[in-house]
Amino acid sequence: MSSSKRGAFIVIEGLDRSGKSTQVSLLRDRLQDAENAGPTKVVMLHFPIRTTAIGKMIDAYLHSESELDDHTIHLLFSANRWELASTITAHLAQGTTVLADRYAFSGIAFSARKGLPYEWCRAPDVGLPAPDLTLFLNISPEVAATRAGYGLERYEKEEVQKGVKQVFDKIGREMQEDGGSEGKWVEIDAGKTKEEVAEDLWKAVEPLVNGVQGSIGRLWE
Ligand code: 2DT
Ligand code: MG
Repeated sequence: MSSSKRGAFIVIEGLDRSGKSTQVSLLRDRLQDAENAGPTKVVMLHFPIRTTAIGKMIDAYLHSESELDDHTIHLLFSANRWELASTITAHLAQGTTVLADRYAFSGIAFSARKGLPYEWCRAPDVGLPAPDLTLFLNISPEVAATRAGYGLERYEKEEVQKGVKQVFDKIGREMQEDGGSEGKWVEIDAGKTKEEVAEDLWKAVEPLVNGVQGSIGRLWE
């Protein structure tokens, strides 16, 4: 990588049972093996990061071991991203690719679905490191429901997923119209086979594997 390039920041978003976890792991392996420039350094983050003090509160909430006001849990999810913001920026500056499983878009989608105002939901994430590319694994909640069963966590229900999908679609439309500091939003048809989805993801990611030019953007600034 030339010295004027930094690592790429790539985010994967999607509903539960869109194949997101599987695809993120496949993509990480492929990034590590990228042949053209020798192995690419890649760091994978899965938001929420449940190991920090804030992350432990989020984990307890998701397991229904605690009850929190909708505003409170929303701000904790955002704070959990801010905890990692300087780490993300440092990795990118060193030329490391950062691959995140969920990010601020999940934050908005899951909270706006509950009826919190969209703009209010977005506000605490304004200024976070912006992804260069967000890949949305698109699947209808009905098709997702035909896949293997949901787990036991809060939100893992078809009704919730339907509402979340509507907000994700709104975010996607805005990002595609805007094309501003928040990077590119690309929809991937997650209803295809695992191999086909992996191939479609790779096509979108490959141009970024050797790093990107320019400084890191700030979300919605
Ligand atoms: P996983 O199933 O991916 O571990 O996510 N969530 C996530 C929010 O409500 N707000 C957020 O900001 C983020 C990152 C989505 C656990 C659940 O947490 C939800 C599912
Ligand atoms: Mg989950």
